[in-house]
Amino acid sequence: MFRRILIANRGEIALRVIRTAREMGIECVAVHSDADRKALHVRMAHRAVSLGGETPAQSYLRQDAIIEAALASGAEAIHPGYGFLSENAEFARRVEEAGLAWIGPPAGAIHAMGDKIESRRAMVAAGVPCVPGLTDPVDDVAAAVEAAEGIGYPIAIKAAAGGGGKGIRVVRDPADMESAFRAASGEAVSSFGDGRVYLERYLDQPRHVEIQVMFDAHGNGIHLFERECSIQRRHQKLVEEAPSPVLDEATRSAMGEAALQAARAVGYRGAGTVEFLWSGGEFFFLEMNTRLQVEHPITEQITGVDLVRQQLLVAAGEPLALRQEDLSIRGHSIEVRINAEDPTQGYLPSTGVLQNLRAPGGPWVRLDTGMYRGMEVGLAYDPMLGKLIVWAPDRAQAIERMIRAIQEMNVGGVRTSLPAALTVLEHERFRSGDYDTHFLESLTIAPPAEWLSITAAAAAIHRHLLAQRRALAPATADRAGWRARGRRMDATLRAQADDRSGSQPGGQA
Ligand code: MV4
Repeated sequence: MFRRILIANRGEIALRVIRTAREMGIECVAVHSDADRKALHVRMAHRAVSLGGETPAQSYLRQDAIIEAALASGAEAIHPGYGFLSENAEFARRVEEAGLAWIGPPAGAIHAMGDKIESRRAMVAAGVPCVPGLTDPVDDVAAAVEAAEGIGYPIAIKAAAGGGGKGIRVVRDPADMESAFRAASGEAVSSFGDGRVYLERYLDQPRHVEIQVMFDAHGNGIHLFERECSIQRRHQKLVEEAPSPVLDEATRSAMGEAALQAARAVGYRGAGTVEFLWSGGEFFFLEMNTRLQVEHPITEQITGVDLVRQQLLVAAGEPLALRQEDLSIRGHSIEVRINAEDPTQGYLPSTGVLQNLRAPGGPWVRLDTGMYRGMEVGLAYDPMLGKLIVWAPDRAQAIERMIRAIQEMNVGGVRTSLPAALTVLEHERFRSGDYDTHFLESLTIAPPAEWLSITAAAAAIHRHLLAQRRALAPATADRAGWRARGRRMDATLRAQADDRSGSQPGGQA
């Protein structure tokens, strides 16, 4: 096993990797920008190397500087986390050329899955179910109209170099093909510098279900079941759960097998995720993410497998000790992402200095975050500040536990996506499990009381006066009064509302 690794990332994922590495007796080298001098990943690592700069381009994307930092610090391997350089095939190759181990898939597998036409072709050849459509680019409008007749409407026009939500146009009528084709190929050129587009049948109300896989360097692979990721907005996931409420055992194992085939077809190694669209009981390959994903913890919670530990083991050449028949799903897990954004204002990014942090606790509650008091949240990096993850024996209890954990949590100084997650969790559609990829966009999020500025201040004073009066008055009448306002208006929540509006000192996380 490695004695020392470098983590080419920041925030909660850098901490996530450090935690497992420490448990395995592996030393960690952090890298950081000037903006992240005081970040928790820097403080928790054994050593830290400054990359300088504020923006990603000046810091976490500097391939040469990162490889140099690894060599100079005596690290034997690089873990890329997610985002930044994690799916950069050229970087993966350069890391290995420098004599370092890459804690990720082979450059060839990253490359093959990065090109959507190439990956579709490989999946069709490997017998992985794909949405009906083409395995070659379409060159012009006439060819697109002709091909569409064979595929059937509605049609999705996708960029070969796209993925992760960029460059998809829907055509419901042949008359609209011309403008959609021009728009899609134009956008493909401007976004990716590659104008190739292809066609698929468009599935109207799909669910996004993905399978976690893990392969060693000896050709052994396992899948760790599915995650349901349909609660998203503009391709940013907000709530994820495992297992999916819609998969039966037969579909689950067929999807797991398809994911293993997909990974094998590109010579995979390490942790990866195969994304499927699910519609009406059928599933279709969408793309493969050749990295550890943000939402990996829910898989860890239902399987008991530490995915980062497995990544480190297979990157060091160890054969997988886990066998498929040893794995099973236990209970239910939900994750919500904590983003610095205002869901009541169209999810506008929110900036500020973090204060009044309060972490939820209790059984089976996990908080993965790089947040600390005084942290400046700006616009230079991804707005995701952390993730709240719960586990429970079944889905209904997991939902109740997550609602409780969100209500217990406090993040002051910025607005966060937590009220949106709470709205989802309390919604009948979510509770029934009957939702698709359009569900979140259909919701409007009401601001919590403490976000209504002047009103909030007045309300805080009002509550303070009420509390004072209550302390002097006989208890019985008053208690009945609170009970009449519903089961959630209990003492804990009133204390929390006070805390959020800043009228109490508030605990620090
Ligand atoms: C689709 C689709 C429906 N039919 N393809 C969006 C991300 C991009 N990589 C692929 N995407 C989609 N492809 C066909 N043939 C619907 C989507 C899609 C979507 C997929 C997963 C999660 C959220 C989504 C939101 C909008 C559209």
